[in-house]
Amino acid sequence: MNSTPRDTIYASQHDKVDGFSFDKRVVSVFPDMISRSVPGYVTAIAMLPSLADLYLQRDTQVYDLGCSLGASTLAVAQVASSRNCNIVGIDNSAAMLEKCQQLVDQSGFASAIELRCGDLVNASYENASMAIMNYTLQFVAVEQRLELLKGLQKALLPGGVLILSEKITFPDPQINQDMINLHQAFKRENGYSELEISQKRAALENILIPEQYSAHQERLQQAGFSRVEVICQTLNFCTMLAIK
Ligand code: GEK
Repeated sequence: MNSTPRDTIYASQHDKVDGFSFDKRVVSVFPDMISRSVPGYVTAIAMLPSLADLYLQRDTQVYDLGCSLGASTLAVAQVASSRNCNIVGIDNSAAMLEKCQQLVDQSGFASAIELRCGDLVNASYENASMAIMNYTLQFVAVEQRLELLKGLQKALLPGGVLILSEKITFPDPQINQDMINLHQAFKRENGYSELEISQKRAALENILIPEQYSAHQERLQQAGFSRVEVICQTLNFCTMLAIK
């Protein structure tokens, strides 16, 4: 699936499962972890060059919020640099950004990419035609989500877009449970054991807070986005396109 070290963080029994954090251990296995854990992740990243081609406006900025190791940043880097755009990647994990900077330096696009370590909730945004927030809003406190989206909407130029990928829940309890089961089956098929699946679930409890699509749609509209649509969904993971 990919050539990075295999994620075995939860493979052995932990006496106590600590809350999940994006530390050095996670960084070292992150590409393997996210692609084996998030259905649709590979597709969500693969769509980005075409989305950038469609929406990125010359001489503007692209924000990659919760950039981790820069998968989204690097996916749009070629289109961005051909349109004289800067990419600003923001993440509050210093360990992630340190490794991300190494990958950016090897990419050939370093001059177009700036990495900032900090909380994306307190960051300031301007002159953007594209903001990408792939699987990161789910880690922001629910009560801070609207203000963050309002700030991004304000920073976008007319016609600018937000690409938002999230884990979601479903209003129907049976469908919701089925999706949880299917997500676990996806992880099992990708080699995770029952122990790994249950310890990871415990680690993410109260840290990753998913919401229903309808909550995202309403909030995006409340933040001022004029059009909101799902452009990709695999089980309980969904990518939304919001146009200013
Ligand atoms: C990808 N987008 O590969 N401020 C800044 N960064 C944050 C915050 C915050 N408040 N909260 C979490 N993060 C990436 C994957 S991972 C998703 C994104 C996952 C950062 C956190 O440090 C981590 O790097 C990232 O958001 C979420 O397309 O691991 O499920």
